Amino acid sequence: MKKLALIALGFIFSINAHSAIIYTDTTAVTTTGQTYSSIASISGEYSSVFLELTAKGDYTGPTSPQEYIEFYLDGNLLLKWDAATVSPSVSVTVNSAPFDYTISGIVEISDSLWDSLVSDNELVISWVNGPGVNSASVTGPDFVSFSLNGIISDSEPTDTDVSEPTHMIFFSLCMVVFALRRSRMFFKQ
Ligand SMILES: [Ca+2]
Ligand SMILES: [Ca+2]
Repeated sequence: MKKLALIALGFIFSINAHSAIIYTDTTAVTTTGQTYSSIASISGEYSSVFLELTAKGDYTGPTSPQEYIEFYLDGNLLLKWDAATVSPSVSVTVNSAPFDYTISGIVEISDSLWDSLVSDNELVISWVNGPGVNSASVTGPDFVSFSLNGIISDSEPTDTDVSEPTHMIFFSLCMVVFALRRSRMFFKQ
């Protein structure tokens, strides 16, 4: 009987795990070597966090060692991309060579790294365009857009975050447990 109750509880907790956007931003690139920094308050237990980044701009050219984007979390370098470096998780679209590219991809963040970054409930998010990345806007405005996404698990469900259907499932399971107990008592007699 205890096992059934545990399965019921596990079911409820799994219902309360859902994917969520932790933080997102899109910033227009209007200057050479532009930078961005923001401090995010992070509450909640997230796992399987990943960064999705899209950067449109002047990421290669005559000064290519200076044409890159770097992304940091709490000052830790998470990625360094340029238009010449293509990997399975990064795609590069040539809008207009050699000044206008769109670089996009996903970087997974290990649970242990994420937990250490947000142990203070605060995350400093920053990116840096290399000193050679000008605001070219050859095929439309340049920008850097990113989102941090993850699975949030509400390990202590409350009345506000347990949805009505979940209440109904829990109620139904309780009724099943109750009925089973009653039937066992009946057959024992
Ligand atoms: Ca932190
Ligand atoms: Ca340039």
